[in-house]
Amino acid sequence: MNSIKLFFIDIHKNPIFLYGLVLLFGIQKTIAQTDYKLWLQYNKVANSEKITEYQAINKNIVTIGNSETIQIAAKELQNAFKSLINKTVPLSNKTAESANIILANESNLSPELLNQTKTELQKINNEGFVIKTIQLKNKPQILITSKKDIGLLYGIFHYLRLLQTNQSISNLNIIDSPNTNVRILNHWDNLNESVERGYAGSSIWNWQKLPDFIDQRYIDYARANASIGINGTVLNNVNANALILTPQYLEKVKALANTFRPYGIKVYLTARFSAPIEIGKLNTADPLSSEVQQWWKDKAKEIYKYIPDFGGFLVKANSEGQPGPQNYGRNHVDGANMLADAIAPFGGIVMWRAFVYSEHDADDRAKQAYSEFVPYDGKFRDNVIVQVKNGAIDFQPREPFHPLFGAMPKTPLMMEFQITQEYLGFSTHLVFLPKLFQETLEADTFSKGKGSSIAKIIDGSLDNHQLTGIAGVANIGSDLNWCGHPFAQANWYGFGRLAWNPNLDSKTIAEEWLRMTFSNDEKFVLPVQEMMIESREAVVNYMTPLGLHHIMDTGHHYGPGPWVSNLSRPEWNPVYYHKADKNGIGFDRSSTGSNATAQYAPEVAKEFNDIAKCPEKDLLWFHHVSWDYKLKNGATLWNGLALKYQEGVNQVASMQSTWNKIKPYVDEQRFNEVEMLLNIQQKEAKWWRDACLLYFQQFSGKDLPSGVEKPTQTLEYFKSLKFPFAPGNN
Ligand code: GCV
Repeated sequence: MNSIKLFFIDIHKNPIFLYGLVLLFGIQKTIAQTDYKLWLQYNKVANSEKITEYQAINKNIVTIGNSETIQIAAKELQNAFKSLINKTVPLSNKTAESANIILANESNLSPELLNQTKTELQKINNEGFVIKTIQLKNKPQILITSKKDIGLLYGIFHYLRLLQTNQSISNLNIIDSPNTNVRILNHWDNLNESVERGYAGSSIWNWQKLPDFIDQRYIDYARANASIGINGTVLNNVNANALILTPQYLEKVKALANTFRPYGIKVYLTARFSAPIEIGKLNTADPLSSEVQQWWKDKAKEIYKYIPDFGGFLVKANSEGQPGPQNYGRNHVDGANMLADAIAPFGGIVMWRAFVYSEHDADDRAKQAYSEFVPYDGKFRDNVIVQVKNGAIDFQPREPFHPLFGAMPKTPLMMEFQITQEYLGFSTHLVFLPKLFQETLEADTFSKGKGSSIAKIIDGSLDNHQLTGIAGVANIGSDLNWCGHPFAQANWYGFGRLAWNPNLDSKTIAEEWLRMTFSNDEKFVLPVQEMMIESREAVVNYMTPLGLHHIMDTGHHYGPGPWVSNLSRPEWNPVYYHKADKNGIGFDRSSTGSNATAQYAPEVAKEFNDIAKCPEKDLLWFHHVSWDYKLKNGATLWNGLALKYQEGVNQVASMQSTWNKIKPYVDEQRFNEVEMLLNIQQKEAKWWRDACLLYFQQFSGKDLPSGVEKPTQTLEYFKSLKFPFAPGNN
């Protein structure tokens, strides 16, 4: 109390001190804004030749057409030029004598301009764009064109990325379109503004102030998403509250939809299956009841009055206690089709989640979604897409791909990735997730022979589907830097880039992001890019090496808890997943065990099923393996496991040393933030290693091999740690 008093007395009595404080807070604000600006930093281009090149070409911005979207695109260019090339570039609607950068969709192109881009325009879809250097009045011009104005916005962000990453902009001929149609964030945000599995503060949706108060964050959110091609957002948690569908909330949703619309972002909501009872006063939510069907039809009509371009519903049904059609003896098809029929007249879609498992089913949890959904293949309406998590359990540091991919060729399937790091150290650990996403997207399902990658299933090309999509559970919150960790921003960025093009390489994504967010200096970019790429394997190694999974402490999933065995549902207990005993460790999912391997195409099943052929990264996912089993490098399983844990810790140490070396290239605030976070990550990596090895050692009965540091605490100590207030667990 005294110190507070003193503080106020000093301020009032000492104007110099006051001035100092204002200055300090001013500086802090500017620094904080650096974090807030994400990858749209628009730092001044350091290379003078590049500045000259960029200044010469960007003399005048010409827009033909006057939609809000085109105005946003032009303003973005103007603002970016001001900081990137230190130039105020005038904006007009007529081509000038000087070099121009022209923004116009195809319907606004003059015959001359159309003639120069006709061929390219034929190659893009409704969200695509063309960026082409053309000649007009004998001067090189850059024409950014598209079918619809949203393509222009995507086009200018692509164009700016070239400048931000210091690439050449002469002789451009870029033709680009998204490979999927629904590129969407799933917010697990609750109406009380908490975020399930959120580690970056509270929800950015301020339901209390909406609809009248439009926070600048909403606009910046839309702008950031548009810059990476995200075109949809589910505003609320899949563990849904029906109130979101009431007029009081629909007014608020409408205000957000209006804000996002010019950025090409559609709003979607989760639909609580029991809403007809909870807010509709019906006494059933049975999807085959005509009363219920009519209720949803009326509700859809009402929603579309508020939001004419409403995207549709995301549904978690009969999963983890959520209500669904099975409550009435119906099935997923009945439920999904009922909602699909209600929303179809307005052009909406239903994203029906396949994340199901039941405590009443004694079968391996990893098999249950496949068993339940495969029989429904081809039975859903055309406007239903089934949303499948990347792996069969739940967003682990590593999972083999979900067997549903490739097993439902007659049904559009969309990918669900988790961007928020529920099982990967929250927002404290630096883990570059596009590496994980890429691993899944590249996986070959062999469903139509070799080359049947998940990317091809997701983009619809393998099974010829028109409705395609990719969802990411958002890591966005009210923290100043949006995501809780400066590098977690790269996961949002990378998700968007992969949703646009599931064939992108995560290394390229890391490089783009680093150049845009921090610096183009090679001495910075190369080592930090390597660190990001390595970070995914590091977390696998120090948490769940060799195919281990779901051994996090339960409930909040923070830290290790391989010993937990007392929860009511067997499949919520880590012991269910690792099955360590004196003979060995791992879940036998081969033909001698749960036979989950048989859910894959024969080529894949053969590999996973055979312990000698199974990739070691997935070994303990599919096999219960003896402690003395010889790994490919000759080490016994016990020694190999212990060394992997140690390797994870060493990898974090090397991330720390990389970060220390790049200090000269990063602003002080972000350098310090990452340094502190890496220190925590290092501590927690050791915690994981020590706790897991001490616990598993009880079963292996073997000493730690040389090269593995001795634990500094006892197993009892690790077991005694409790985190009742760990974030995200609400
Ligand atoms: C939204 C996991 C998470 C839950 C989440 C669920 C889901 O079980 O721990 O918080 O619920 O997945 O994806 O529905």
